[in-house]
Amino acid sequence: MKRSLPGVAGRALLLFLVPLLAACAEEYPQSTINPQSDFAAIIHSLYVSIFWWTMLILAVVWVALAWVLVKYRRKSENDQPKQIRGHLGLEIGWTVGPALIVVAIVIPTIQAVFATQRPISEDALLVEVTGHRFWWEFHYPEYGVTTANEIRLPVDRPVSLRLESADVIHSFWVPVLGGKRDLNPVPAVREGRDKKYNWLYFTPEVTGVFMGQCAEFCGESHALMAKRAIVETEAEFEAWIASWFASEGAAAPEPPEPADAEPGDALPEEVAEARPAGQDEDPRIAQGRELFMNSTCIACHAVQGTSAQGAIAPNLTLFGTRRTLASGIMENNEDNLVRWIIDPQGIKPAAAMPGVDYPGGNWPATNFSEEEVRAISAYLLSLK
Ligand code: HEC
Ligand SMILES: [Cu+2]
Repeated sequence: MKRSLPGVAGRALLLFLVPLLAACAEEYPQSTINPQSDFAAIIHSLYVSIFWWTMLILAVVWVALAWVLVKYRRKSENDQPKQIRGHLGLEIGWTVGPALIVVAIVIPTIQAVFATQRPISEDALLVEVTGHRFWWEFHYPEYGVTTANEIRLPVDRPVSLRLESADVIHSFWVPVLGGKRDLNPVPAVREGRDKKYNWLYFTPEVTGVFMGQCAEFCGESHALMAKRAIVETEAEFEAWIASWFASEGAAAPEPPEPADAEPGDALPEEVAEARPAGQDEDPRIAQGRELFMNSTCIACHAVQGTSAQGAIAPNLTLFGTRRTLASGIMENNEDNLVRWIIDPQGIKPAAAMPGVDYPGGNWPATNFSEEEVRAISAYLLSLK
C-alpha cells in the first residue's frame, strides 16, 4: 500500500498535536507537576529543586565545553594541543564531583521518602482499596460503605489508603494527589500475624475531580483501568455517606461498627432517614429493577438496601451519581450504559462480565433484549 506524502505528514502532525491538545483537556490532566496534596507537593518540590540544580550543572558543562571548543580549536593543518596521559587531579575531580552530586540528590530524596511514608494522624480516613482486573473497589470501614472506580475524599482530612489486589499486581496512581503505589495480592498469614499491606498516605488540599489510572500492567484491559478521585467538602462527603444508606429503601442494614467506636458515633444522623419507597413512578425503572433483581446481575453486583448483594463486581449503590462508567473510561449516560450491558467485553477486552449474547465471569449470556437493557439502564441511573 502506498501512502501519499500529505497523508504521512498529516499523521506526523497529528502525532504532534494529540499530546499537545490533550494537555489542554478540561479536567485536570494527569499531571505530576500540578500537586493537589501534601504528598504530591513534597514530590513536586523535590523534582523542581533537582531540576534547577541539574540546569546549573548543564550550564557549567556547556560553558566549559564552549570554552574548550574555542580555546583548543584547530588553528592550522598540523596544529595539536598538548597531549596528556593520566592526570591524578582530573581523575579525582571527575570521580568525586559526580559522587557529591549523587549525595546531594540522595539526601533530599530520602527525606522525601520518609516524609511521605510515615503514617499520618490517628483521625485519618481509612479507605481499603482493592484492585481487580479491571476496576477499583473502595471500602470505607469506618462507615461500612463500599463503592467503585470513583473514590470520594473529604478535603483537608488526612487519608490512609490500604492497598490490596484481588488478583494480579495493580498500581494506584492519581498523579495530582500522589502515588503511584502497587496493590499486591496479600497472602494469608498464620494466626496472630499481621497481613502486610502497602499503604499510601496523603491529605487532599483542593476540591475537584482528579483523574487517575492503573500504573502496573495487569492484562488486556490495563489501559482501560482508570479512576477518579473526587475531593469534596466535609459536608458533601458526609451527605454522600448518608445518601449511600438512604439510597434504595428502608432495608439498609447497620454498617459494621469499628471495634473501638462508641455505638452510633460513626454515622451522620441523616442515615436513619430512608428514602420513601415507590417514589419513582417511571414504569421503565420498575421494570428494570425487576429484571435486574431476577437476573444474574445480582450474583456479582450489590445495591445497598436490596437483595442484590453480589460482592465480586463494582458495588452499584448510587450508580446514578457516578460521573463515569466502567472504571472511568467513559461518561456515565444511558447510551454508554446500554452499550456496556450489551457488550462489556467489546468495550473492555477480558472484562469478567457476561454480555447479552456471550458468557463472562463464569456466568452465561444474559439474553436481554435491547428494550430490557434500556429498562435496566434506566433503573441503574435512577440510583441516586
Ligand atoms: C460474572 C459477574 C457479573 C455479572 C453476572 C454481571 N456483571 Fe456487571 N460487572 C462485572 C465486573 C467484573 C465489572 C467490572 C468490569 C471492569 O470494569 O473491568 C462489571 C461492571 C458493571 C458496570 C459498570 C460499573 C462501574 O463501576 O462503572 C455496570 C453498570 C454493570 N456491570 C451492570 C451489570 C448488569 C446490569 C448486569 C446484569 C445484566 C451485570 N452487570 C452482570 C461483573 C458482572
Ligand atoms: Cu490494573
